[in-house]
Amino acid sequence: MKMSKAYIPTLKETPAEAEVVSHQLMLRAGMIRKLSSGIYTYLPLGQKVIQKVEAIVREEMNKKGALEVLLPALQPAELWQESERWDYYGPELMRLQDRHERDLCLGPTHEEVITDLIKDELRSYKELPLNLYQIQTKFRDEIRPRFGVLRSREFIMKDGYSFNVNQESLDKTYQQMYAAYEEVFTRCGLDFKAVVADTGAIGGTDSHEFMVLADSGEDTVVFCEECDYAANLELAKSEVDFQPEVQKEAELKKVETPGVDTIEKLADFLDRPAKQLIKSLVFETDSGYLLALVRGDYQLNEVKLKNFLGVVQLEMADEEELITETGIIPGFAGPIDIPAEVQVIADPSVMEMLSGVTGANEADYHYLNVKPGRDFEVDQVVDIREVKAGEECIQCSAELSLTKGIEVGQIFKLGTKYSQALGATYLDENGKEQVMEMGCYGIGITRTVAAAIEQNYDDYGIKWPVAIAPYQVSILALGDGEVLTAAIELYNQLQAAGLDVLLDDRQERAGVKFNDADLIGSPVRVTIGSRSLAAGQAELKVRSTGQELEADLDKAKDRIIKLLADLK
Ligand code: 9G3
Repeated sequence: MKMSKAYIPTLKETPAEAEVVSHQLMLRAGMIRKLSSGIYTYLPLGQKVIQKVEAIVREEMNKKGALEVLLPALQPAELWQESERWDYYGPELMRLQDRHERDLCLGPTHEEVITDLIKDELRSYKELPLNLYQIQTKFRDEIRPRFGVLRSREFIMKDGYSFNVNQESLDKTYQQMYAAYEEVFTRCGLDFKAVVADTGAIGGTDSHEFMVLADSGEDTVVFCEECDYAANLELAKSEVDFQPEVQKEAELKKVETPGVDTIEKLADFLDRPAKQLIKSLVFETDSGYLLALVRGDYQLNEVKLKNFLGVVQLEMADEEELITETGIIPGFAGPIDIPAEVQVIADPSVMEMLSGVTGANEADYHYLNVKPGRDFEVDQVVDIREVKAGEECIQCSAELSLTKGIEVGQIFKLGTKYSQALGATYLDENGKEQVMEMGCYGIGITRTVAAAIEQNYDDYGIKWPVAIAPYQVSILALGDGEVLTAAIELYNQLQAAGLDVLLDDRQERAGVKFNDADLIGSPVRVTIGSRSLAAGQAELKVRSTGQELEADLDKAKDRIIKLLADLK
């Protein structure tokens, strides 16, 4: 492609509204433009990267025997009512009405549609397993669209669904998809990790997320330095470290702690480390108040608590209502002598303490030498603490580390939730009706593009991995006449060799061309100017490493092909 005709409107300045690097660079490199909040147009350069990622996804899905379909984006409300998700999802589901005032939605995902499709068509065990996928634009009315295409309201997803005769068959398909995803992200040139994940509201048993590791990631990944344990922080587990300091039993004692209403102040006031204290947090749920206890040196992980309770929303208790309704004083809350209707949930880290400190449910007082079981009862012991770096792995006791990631894929074993609700059954060998097991498998295509940038950039622009670069080579012709002729000749040779090449043939200063080439980020840059031409040479530069070399013009094509083959 000749740059003069490519419609790649690059920007010199970083747009103020772009908070993350991928958003900034996609705008600046002329890949995307914003139409409206969370809605983006993909310009030719952006579309080219999308198509490269899609091609890799299609190949790997097809290799596993999955079949591509295209489902409607417009979905009738009735289907979502059958699965009980029409009411479950609030404003995030994009709803509309047709001319007959029938309710519809713009598909945020396709469990209902695909299950409805196969339920009448697929009757015999002989036709199973079946694995169908599509690549399609999805719609979700995000409460706060941001980070460009990382959290947009319209995005492209590869979503796949498998139908299996039993758990064993589902396990097999799940493993195949796991392997396919590893292949996809490896081929895309990304540094990623598969982690155990929460199944969330979708229901089901097992799930893994595929995380592209990047400091800007919104998710936190916990992984073991020694074994294969890796999990999303939302459900990561660790061993409780034994604390000899809290293992000396003594008599319960109430002490005055004036104005000491935080764990930090308490540690300071009593001159004890936070791990000798018990943190009490009061929440309001549909079924009343709840007191959550974690050891003072831990943070509560709200997602873990929500998952245990099976709720989407969890509110901190309103202070005034709390005092009038329960007598619990915020800042001095504790599990001792609280009203029976307050549910108490404790993390295992609390239960092993023999001598902790808690609030006394009385302004300016705390209890010392608190022993769970002796001084208070709990309703449930549940892992609700957030894992910290340096803690022990539950599999091998080695150290756990934390890192940031961007979720680009997720796979789920759904079980029979949707097949049951929508009546997807088959007849087994004995002619007996059985409910199908289902799995679902997603890859955020547009998200993967942005995540690739978050992982591969510098101050000057994008450093594309070869496999998904819109152009593998940028040729800069620094002049016209003979220089341009030589550049076009190399351009033709490289294109004939099957490469995507961008030829900067514009009437622009060298500086402008260099800046745009760095911004657009082709893995190899070739510069031909009058001086190099006179020497019969072209200057090559590798974008990712900065390596520079010269090549004779007649050998440049082979040299570039070799360079690209050696890059990721
Ligand atoms: C909705 C809305 C938002 C949603 C969903 C439904 C997330 C929803 C989870 C999934 C699970 C899998 C198939 C591909 C792989 C992921 N946000 N999820 O179901 F109505 Cl508004 O989408 N689906």
